[in-house]
Amino acid sequence: MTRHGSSNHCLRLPATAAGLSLALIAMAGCGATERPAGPELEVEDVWVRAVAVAGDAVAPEPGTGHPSGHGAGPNTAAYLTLRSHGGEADRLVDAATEVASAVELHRTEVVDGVMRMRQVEDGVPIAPGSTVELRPGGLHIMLMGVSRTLAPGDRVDLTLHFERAGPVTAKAEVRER
Ligand SMILES: [Cu+2]
Repeated sequence: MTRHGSSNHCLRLPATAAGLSLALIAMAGCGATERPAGPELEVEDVWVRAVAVAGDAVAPEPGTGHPSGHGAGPNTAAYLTLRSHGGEADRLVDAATEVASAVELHRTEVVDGVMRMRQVEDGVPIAPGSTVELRPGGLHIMLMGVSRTLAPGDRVDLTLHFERAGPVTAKAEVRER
């Protein structure tokens, strides 16, 4: 019986910014004990809340140029978990996605009994070894002016910009909640 290559099904990739995003994808099917030595920072459980864009019920015909007559799209939010495995502190400073015209880091707070959102001006700090959750009711990535309907099960590229790790592109799954 011949065994081809390593029995380890996990890819081992460098911890460069580009390598990190690949490593995140490669690690999806790996057991918890088979973590590559590289990434100090993992981005997990990335999802975007589903949103409907008016006038998007009919798919545009190819070649028609799809005149967009419905102005600025609605807002939605992206959520995820950042897991640091030690090393140095990092900071989520910005994010971007093709499906939104603007993206901001926000925090939901209750002030005098009223729930409101504030932009997080200094980014989201990630202490070495810590886990930071962006979740409904707390920190989130606000997607403004969404250009197309995001239906449950869709996948959206979300690029996260870290002060130290650089840009990391994650596949966000669209969910209702
Ligand atoms: Cu917000």
